[in-house]
Amino acid sequence: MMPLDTVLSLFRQLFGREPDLRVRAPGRVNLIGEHTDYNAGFVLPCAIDYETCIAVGRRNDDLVRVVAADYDRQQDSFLLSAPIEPHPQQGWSNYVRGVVSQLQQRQPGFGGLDLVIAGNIPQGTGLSSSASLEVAVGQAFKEAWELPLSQTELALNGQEAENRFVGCNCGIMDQMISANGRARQALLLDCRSLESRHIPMPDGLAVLIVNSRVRRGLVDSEYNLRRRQCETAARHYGVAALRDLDMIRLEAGKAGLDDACYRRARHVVGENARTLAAAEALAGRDLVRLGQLMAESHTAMRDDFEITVPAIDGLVEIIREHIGGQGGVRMTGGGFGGCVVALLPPERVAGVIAAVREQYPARFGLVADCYLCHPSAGAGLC
Ligand code: GAF
Repeated sequence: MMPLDTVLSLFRQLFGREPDLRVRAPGRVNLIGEHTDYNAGFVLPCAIDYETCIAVGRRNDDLVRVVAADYDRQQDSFLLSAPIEPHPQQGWSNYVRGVVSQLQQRQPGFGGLDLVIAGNIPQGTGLSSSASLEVAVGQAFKEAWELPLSQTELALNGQEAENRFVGCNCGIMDQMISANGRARQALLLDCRSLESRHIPMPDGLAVLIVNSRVRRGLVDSEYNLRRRQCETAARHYGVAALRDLDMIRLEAGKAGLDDACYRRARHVVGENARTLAAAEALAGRDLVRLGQLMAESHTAMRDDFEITVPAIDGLVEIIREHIGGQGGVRMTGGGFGGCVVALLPPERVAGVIAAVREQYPARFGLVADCYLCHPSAGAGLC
């Protein structure tokens, strides 16, 4: 069943009425620009047609009741009139509690809601199921209580919830694309100014996501470590963020900087330039150049940022061999497992999937999942 059907039928069953409204927020795939967002740099994601949906009922008191269809219908409830604390056991509840708690600081004075939530974004695979939940919950309150918040404010609110309530020091990319995506377009986002440009995806370019099914371990601790290493490098060079460095300054001033921090910085400086170049290549339909940039991005993630794993590198090799000259492939998302993204001519998709099915289990003992995606609209009513 699709998430919207799930939440509608469960809402009726549990509350004996129709919801007042329904909202959705998509996951995302990042085409290029990895670990650049928290360095005030550039990213190029698109929203995908996998999403979180919420059936929403207004209440005339200050209770928030939440049901997670995907977690055996677990429930949570809390009062808006009392301090909102983290839930002691239910991890998923903290995304909801965090978003509501941050919203109260941003735009106090809204009432309670009944929320039934379901989604079909594979969790823990780097496709931003968490950000989509944060944005969907924000959207539910915005629409139900007509809060005067922009989509960008909803994104920032979700990021604050994750940083302060959940404890992951993530950047702004995932929430921004979930809130602001457009159908058939990618988003070039400047993560410092939050200015953005939508870039149409060329007709005849398929977006294939392949889930390595490598279980991601230590994601939060390694992620937060990379972030600290980038901050150390920025301090070494005396810049506000690695966004402010170019390759010439990076090389000229590297003496005295720890080698790992230097290589993290080299990835970020290169990745910012690659992301801007990839946006131009996409806009100009130069799929050969786009493929080269994606290949360079993957190499830098593997050798300098050290966030890939052997199975992911192998998957990228298998796919690259079958894409032909037009388009490219790289790991996408935070790393240490998760997914790769391939941009390729539609007529190559079947061959790539067949190669993945045949070669990947033989080499790595794992079976990958393939999702053919469509760049989709950002969060809103549905
Ligand atoms: C995760 C984070 F949530 C993003 O902010 C971003 O840093 C990404 O990893 C890496 O590019 O998705």
